[in-house]
Amino acid sequence: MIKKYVFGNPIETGATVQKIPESLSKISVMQMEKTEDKVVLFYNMEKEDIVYGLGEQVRGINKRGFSYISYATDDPIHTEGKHSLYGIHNFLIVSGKWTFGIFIDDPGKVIFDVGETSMETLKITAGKDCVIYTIEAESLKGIVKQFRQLVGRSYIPPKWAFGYQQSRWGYENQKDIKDVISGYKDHKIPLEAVYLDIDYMEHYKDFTVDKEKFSDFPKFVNELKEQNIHLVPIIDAGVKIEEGYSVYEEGVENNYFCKEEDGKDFTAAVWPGKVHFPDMLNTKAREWFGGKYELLTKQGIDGFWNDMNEPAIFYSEENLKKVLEEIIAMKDENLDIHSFFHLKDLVGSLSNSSIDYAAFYHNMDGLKICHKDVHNLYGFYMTKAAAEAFEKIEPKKRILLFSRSSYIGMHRYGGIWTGDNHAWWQQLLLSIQQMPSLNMCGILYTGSDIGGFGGDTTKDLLLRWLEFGIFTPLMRNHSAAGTRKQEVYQFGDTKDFRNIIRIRYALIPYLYSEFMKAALEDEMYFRPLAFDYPEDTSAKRVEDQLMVGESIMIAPVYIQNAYGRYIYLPEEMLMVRMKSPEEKQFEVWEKGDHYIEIALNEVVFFIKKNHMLPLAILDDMVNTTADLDESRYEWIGFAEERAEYTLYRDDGISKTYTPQKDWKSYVFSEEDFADKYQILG
Ligand code: MIG
Repeated sequence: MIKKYVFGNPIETGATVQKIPESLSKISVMQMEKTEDKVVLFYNMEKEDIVYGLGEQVRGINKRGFSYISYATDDPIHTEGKHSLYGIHNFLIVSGKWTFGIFIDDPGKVIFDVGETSMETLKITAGKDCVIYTIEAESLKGIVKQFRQLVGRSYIPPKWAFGYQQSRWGYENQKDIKDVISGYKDHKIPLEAVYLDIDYMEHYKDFTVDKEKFSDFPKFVNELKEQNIHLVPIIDAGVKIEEGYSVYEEGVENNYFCKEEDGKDFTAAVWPGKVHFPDMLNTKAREWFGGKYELLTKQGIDGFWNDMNEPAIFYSEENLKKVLEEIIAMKDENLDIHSFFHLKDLVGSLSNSSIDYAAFYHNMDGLKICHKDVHNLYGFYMTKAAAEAFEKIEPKKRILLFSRSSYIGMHRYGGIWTGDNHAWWQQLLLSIQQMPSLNMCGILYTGSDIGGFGGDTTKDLLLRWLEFGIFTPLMRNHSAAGTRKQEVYQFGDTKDFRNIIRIRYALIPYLYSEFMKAALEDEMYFRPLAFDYPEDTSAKRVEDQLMVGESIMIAPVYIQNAYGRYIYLPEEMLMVRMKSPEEKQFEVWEKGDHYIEIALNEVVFFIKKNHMLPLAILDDMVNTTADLDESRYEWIGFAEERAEYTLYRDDGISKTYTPQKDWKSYVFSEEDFADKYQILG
């Protein structure tokens, strides 16, 4: 049951789609205190209670023991002390003696102290104008389902977006892209898309393509299309200030940019130098900005990633002036240690400063509102701008779209990637842990920068990361400029990489079906074990294994130099060990803890009892999802009596989701599995 409580005079954020009558009674699941400028909620947690959720945040699946601050931030160091990342997802579930979900619909700063200050106390501090939803249901899955119905169906990408994708900040021109493609072709490794980072633009101007770097862009895009390879350009939030640049000029002329208090267009500096920010919260500005994506779709582009939309600010004119004055005044001073550190901090404080976020305003269709109060909506509305434009430009076609910043509600328009992680082992674990939390909040099309964005990756880290990444809907290898080259053919022998990526392609019929089920039925694709085994107290403590779809459990290796790991099986399961789509071994393991060896070049996963899954049968030349033969499958399963599986298949591109037509059920009994766990054809 969902209850809705309204405090003060909140703005309509667009997070929810269901109309729920306002409850006039008191919030029943938590205690509340209202002050002049805040709504504060308290809950006394039992020792064993678990807190799930909060989407893209650091730390574990169980969020207890830390404070999380909802304030979208461009921070590339995702270590455990960080309180905010790029996306804001104010939904959590307390699971234990009493189980409930709570969603704080407040686009300004919200603080979740999940037992940091006092181990037993969950304290949520929201602004005075907010809407709070509480959800109670029979099960964790039930709570999530109700929440997801409240916030609406998740974005569904084209099927090709489930292929393997290569990105890097630093691919400069046509030749660089071609080199990447031949790098993969030469080693017969599938590749579905290559990304264009900011370097493809003319001086970082949105919607432009540098002609020096791409002499005939549409021709190039279409040449790649013929090989079923997609080019996916980045779009940044800030619009470069430059006379003669039409996007800038139209924006100024029509008052489409965010403004300072006195009506002047707000100026910040990001990659292009000085920019204005389109007022994504204004319907007309949003339609205008979204319409610009057509400049690229009409050249053949069918996928985008939206970046820097927290919005990230390097510095603002005003703030820089103040800081420089302060620094200049120090010039001939004898700086003591305090003033020296103050000097160091001054420069750092220029970026993503709350002073700047308080210095500009939106025109929300007539309502003037300070950015700081709606800060967390910016990336959401940028992505909505694009998605709504696509509805007009290509109403029948799915276009790939994902964003760095997000808020609940944006999941209806696009996916996210988890931003600038590092080539550190702990970030692989973080990525595993973020997935179910994001899924709870509706974000299904997601994944992390495989191999790590910052820092130099190593072959073993990249292999292990891919072994997890083959299960994430977005499977993209991405890295920062200046780091070690990270395409899989940069590490000598490519055999293991090729095998792992081919396993991804073999799994696509299953992964795509499970994604579609999760999207169409408002469920989670990645789940913590406790969601499937609520009675199992050991399952509740597992922080590094996930259920993926209805049939399997994964337990990725995320520790360097490990030969394997301890894995908890919540029931008897069939272990599948794969070195390649063709080389498989099966072994049944009983319920309980086991140390299982997993070599660097192996993928291991577990099939639940009486479950099965289809694998695509790959011929040697599968390069993209378009080459997958889906006329027959290899079924693998653990049928003690019988196993049933519902496969989802569609054309992968149109938006008519017709379950009656697209679902197909398969039932096999134990005898059908002639080879015990395997049926071919
Ligand atoms: O300030 O466009 O998260 O994926 O490669 C860095 C360059 C800007 C941040 C994104 C990253 C991208 C990078 N961008």
